[in-house]
Amino acid sequence: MAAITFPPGFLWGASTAAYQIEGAIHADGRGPCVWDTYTAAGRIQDGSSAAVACDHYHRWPEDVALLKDAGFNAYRFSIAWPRILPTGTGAVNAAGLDFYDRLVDAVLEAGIRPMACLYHWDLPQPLEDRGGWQSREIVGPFADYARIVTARLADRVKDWMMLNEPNVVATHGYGTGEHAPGHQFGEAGILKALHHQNLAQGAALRAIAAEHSGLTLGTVINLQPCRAEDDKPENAAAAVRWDAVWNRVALDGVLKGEFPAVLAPYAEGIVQPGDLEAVRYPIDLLGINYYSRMTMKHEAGRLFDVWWGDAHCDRWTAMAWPVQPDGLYDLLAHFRDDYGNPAVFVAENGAAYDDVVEADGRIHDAERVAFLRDHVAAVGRALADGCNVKGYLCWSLLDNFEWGFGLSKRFGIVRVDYDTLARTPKDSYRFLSTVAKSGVVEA
Ligand code: IFM
Repeated sequence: MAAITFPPGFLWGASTAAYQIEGAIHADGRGPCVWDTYTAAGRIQDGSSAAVACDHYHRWPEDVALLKDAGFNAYRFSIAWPRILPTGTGAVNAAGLDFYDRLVDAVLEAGIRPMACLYHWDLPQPLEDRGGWQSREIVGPFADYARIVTARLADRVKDWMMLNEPNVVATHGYGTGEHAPGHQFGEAGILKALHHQNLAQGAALRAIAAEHSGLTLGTVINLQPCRAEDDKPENAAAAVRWDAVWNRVALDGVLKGEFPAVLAPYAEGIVQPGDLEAVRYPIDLLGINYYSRMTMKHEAGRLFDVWWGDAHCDRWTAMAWPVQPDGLYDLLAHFRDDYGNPAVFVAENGAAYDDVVEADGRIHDAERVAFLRDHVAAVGRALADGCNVKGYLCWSLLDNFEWGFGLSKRFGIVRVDYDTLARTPKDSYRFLSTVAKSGVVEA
């Protein structure tokens, strides 16, 4: 084994999302969101809901203590729009702001850098009823929400991420219907949702920057290097098309003010004059969520005529996602070589496995440990090769509500018993804690 040493000040931590951990969906004036509606319609595979989830809304002191005991120096969490503005616009719910105020103080008290994400998928239902991400009207409300939250918290929270994974919101929420709000609007629906998130993000970034200085402003995108399953030209073209949908609308939108030309046939009337200037913004920090590469092939009749190809991989997670740590190295090198080496951090990386609780109550999640070790090592190699990576935050601190899969998929480095809500750190928690405390990974 070779040791890889990380620089002092490197960020180590975990990410979470409000809807996946907080529960308390009716508490203290919170309004309904699209995931409440989707769940009530019976769309969650295991029939579970996020009504309680990890009950983080009440148990957050315990969760902050877990972060502190791990030796983490960064924590990314999301703010629930429907807690702040129960109908998406208009009257502010003071209790919602108070909750995050207390959380932020505790995170700071623990010596941890709070990194807030404004939108991790819990769109207020009244805004969806007005068209949601299909409508350009959402841009103003999102910028207003950003203004309200930062007015309260930006004196203490210095890192602000606008969106989390706009590509997933667009494809799953408005293309395939696998996520809330559950629409199957085809290619144009996906591109509209992506472009309107880009516009809303641009407006929110400008709104925040107009009122605050000294903040680190950014966003988080789920980036997956796309390749074709073989050398066939139609499969190569499919991989290029999917790369444009999955990675480049969001990425090249904010970083370059570009919309991929290859998608023009699907995007008639969506991008209007002046839009790309409004979308582009010189962010300070880009959050990269990395889980695997994507291997694609041409298949007529699918969205964008693209479908999954053979990933040629022999390691898989319980999500049936291939384990490909080299893809993370390649992605970071791509930013160094093709995007001018901007400051980035790994905002999510992790894996679901079918954990076993031993008789003594311990969880020896060796596969997750190996997954994390291999990906942290890939980040270390990228750093050594000159990539501008500022941190590594795993997904996730806790087992949580994994969207359409409900409570059945466990990504946490801490197990949550959904009957008792007891938290039990897994071996992966101890592994990442050792890495965070020492700044060294044995790879
Ligand atoms: O749970 C999700 C998270 O909300 C966004 N990124 C991927 C994770 C695992 O699917």
